[in-house]
Amino acid sequence: MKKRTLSSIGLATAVVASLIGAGAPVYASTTDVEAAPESTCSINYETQKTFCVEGDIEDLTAQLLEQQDVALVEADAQGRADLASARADASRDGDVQPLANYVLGVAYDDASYGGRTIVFNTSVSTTCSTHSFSWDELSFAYWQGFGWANVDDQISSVAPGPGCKMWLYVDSNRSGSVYKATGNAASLGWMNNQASSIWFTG
Ligand SMILES: [Ca+2]
Repeated sequence: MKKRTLSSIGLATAVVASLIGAGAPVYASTTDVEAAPESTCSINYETQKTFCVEGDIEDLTAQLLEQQDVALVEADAQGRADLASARADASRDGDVQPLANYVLGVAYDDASYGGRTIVFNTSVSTTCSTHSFSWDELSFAYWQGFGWANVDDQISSVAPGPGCKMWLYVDSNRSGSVYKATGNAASLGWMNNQASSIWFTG
């Protein structure tokens, strides 16, 4: 199986660039300052670009399509049908054809899939059936609640995407003790608030 691995140096460069450059993380505010700062972010493997919204994954999916022309799809039959539908709509309306980002898995700050949320995704349509994807430094992956915070040592539940497993490691660069989530995990036991790197694999 071909491994796709970003070096930590490359990741650091990409994140710094995305925070200060043209690819800065985009935050789509819904202006409801009274609401709890529930946020959902996406991070793309190939670009390391982060995009966040207030709200849940449904809100994220809608805003990504509307503002970024990116269709966030699950790599299953329904996801592909949704993508085809979005592209058909774009053709009909003369809009930009959406790019597809495929879900590798979702991580949550709270147990039972709650709190701040980050959706790891890739441009590879076959996701974990053909490739593996690693985030070797979760300190370079961000979500948003009370300001920006990195994901390192904060993940408390996970939901692998279709065809993927999520291996969580205590240390960066996929080292140290590993917790293998082969399906949804509403709590992580000893791995709670410990993960510092992630590997998505088939
Ligand atoms: Ca947590």
